[in-house]
Amino acid sequence: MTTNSAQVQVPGAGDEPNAAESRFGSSTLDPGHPALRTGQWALRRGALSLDRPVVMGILNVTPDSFSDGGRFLDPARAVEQARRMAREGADLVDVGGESTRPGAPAVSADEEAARVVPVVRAIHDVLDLPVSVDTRKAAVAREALAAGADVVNDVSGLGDAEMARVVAPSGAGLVLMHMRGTPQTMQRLTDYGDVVDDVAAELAESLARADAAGIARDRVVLDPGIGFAKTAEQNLELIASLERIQARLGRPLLLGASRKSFIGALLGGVAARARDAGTVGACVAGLARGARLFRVHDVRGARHALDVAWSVLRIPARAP
Ligand code: HH2
Repeated sequence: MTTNSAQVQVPGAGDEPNAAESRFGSSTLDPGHPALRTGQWALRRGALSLDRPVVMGILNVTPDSFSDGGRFLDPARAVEQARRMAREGADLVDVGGESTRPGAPAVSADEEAARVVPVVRAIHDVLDLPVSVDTRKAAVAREALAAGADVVNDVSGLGDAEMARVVAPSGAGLVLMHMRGTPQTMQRLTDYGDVVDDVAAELAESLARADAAGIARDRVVLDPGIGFAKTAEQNLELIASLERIQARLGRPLLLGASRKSFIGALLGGVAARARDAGTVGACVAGLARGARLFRVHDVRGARHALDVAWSVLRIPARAP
């Protein structure tokens, strides 16, 4: 299967405008424009086209995630939410069973797997939509892959030595995110020389671990880890400098800014659930600076904004 989102058929779709109609084909415009570096992301059952912004819908099956905790613990409700995100234009959904917000308590592998595996299996069985598992634990990834996960989203960038050995033979896509420490310690680990250079260098170490395990580069996307061992100012600097990271590491970048606290801080302390418009602003800014994949709670808003922004940004600017 080629997981070209324009071809994804979603059972139950109907009350939304056909998402495929709003999706764009590859550009014929100036291939030198930095926003136009395209390609594919190789997943287990095919490849996801990166010739337009890719939207990853967030589905947290946790009691305590910072913005959607407790809403989708019931697997049937989780699948319903995945179906809704597919209708709204998600290219894949990311199922997480452990909150990684600053200070969140650790969850055992058994507990995390019990939350995510039934949901991954149900989405895989019912929806024609790639499914990602958001986990730092090799044991959880192993079970989720057996249940049909197409992607492993590892916020620790292969911090668990066993993770690369689990992912390598599966053929799954891999998100390597930058963080330092753990959710309990990370906000004390924000000392960088140059945050952009240091994050790029630490992501390069994760990429080298993937290389060493035999995970082909075209299976990997990278993520600077907004909010993970970063101050609000460092988050902004990273979003502004995505092109530098992308140029250095040569892999597509995923941006996970959705509803995060730096957005609240910029907007006078608005609550997490009221940060979707701010999230859209971060996504569009990230798109302009080179991000190609976007992990968001509000799929419809991001889809619309990114598609419109992309239709402008892919036209090269002319000298005044
Ligand atoms: N952020 C969170 C979790 N997983 N994965 C990637 N690749 N990038 C991110 O920025 C990222 C991530 C944290 O956000 P969320 O899932 O909304 O909350 P919580 O950790 O409380 O479940």
